[in-house]
Amino acid sequence: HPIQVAVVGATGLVGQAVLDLLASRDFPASRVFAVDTQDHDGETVTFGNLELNVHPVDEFGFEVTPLAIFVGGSEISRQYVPLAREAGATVIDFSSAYRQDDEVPLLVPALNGSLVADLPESALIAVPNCTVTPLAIALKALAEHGLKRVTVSTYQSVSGSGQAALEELANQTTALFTQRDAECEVYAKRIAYNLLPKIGDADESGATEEESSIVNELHRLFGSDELAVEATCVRVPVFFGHAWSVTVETDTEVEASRARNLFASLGLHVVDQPQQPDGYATPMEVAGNDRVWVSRVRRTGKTLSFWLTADNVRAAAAMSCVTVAEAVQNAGHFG
Ligand code: 11C
Repeated sequence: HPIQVAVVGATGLVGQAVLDLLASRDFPASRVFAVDTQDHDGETVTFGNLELNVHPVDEFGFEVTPLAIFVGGSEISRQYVPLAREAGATVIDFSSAYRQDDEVPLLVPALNGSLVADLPESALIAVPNCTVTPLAIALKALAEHGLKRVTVSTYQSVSGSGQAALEELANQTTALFTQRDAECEVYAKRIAYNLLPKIGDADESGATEEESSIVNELHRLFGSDELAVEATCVRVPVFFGHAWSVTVETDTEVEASRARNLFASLGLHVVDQPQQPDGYATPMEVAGNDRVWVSRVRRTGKTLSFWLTADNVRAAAAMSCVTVAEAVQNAGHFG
């Protein structure tokens, strides 16, 4: 039956995409509340044909919303997820706050969706980083061939850093054309016409937060003993759409044609005509789309290489949250 839903972080890029998907996919919500930090007080966001007032999170009563979707980042999640659960809400959290907590399931419906069958009341579910979910679905498609090792390089658009980064790329680009100085605020170096091989802070080993996120979350999803993971994450001067260059080593050989079928069977959109000059997908085509696209599938012995691309905000982040919400609702969690 329809329930009331809170979207926390509603004014952000992911928040707006979550609202858009809840409306366009007819999620059975009797009412949706847009919630965000105090500094968004007085703002409105769009939900279908409606304009929603943004409620300040510190005053919001989560007892009215059996479901709360948190997409406002780890700080707001650490502070308010416990309060929302105490008030009785089941929480879907898209932040790094709980992804490595053994008590909290890390959920990708296409992979471990059966976990929604026995959730406790006021459950907490973590959703992987947007660099992980598309990759995890592609790996799941190949899992019957025995996953041994995955080596991935990412090409991540600036929308992954939020609204201010979109403006920084646009401003730096025009500044370069008009021979003005380009200011760097979001990123440590100029992103326009450049590539930045560091996303987040580095640990003692030199791995960045984004790289560790891929390693740790894939280990939680597939088992750290089974799957070796190597990741390099790069920020690129693209507005929307992440891409992944992936090489997977499997126990048994996977023909490229078989891999394409396996990918398609898990819902990936296969665009792969190697003999056509434009027979592959790019971030440009996937921006605004809800699916993960796969191209350039090819095999060398027991390794398979391919290219993934997806709208990081819509397909990789917001869809991941909304498909979890749908799975929880369909499992009868809300009665
Ligand atoms: C990016 N994947 O594209 C990052 C943003 O832990 O959810 C997501 C950070 C996170 O920059």
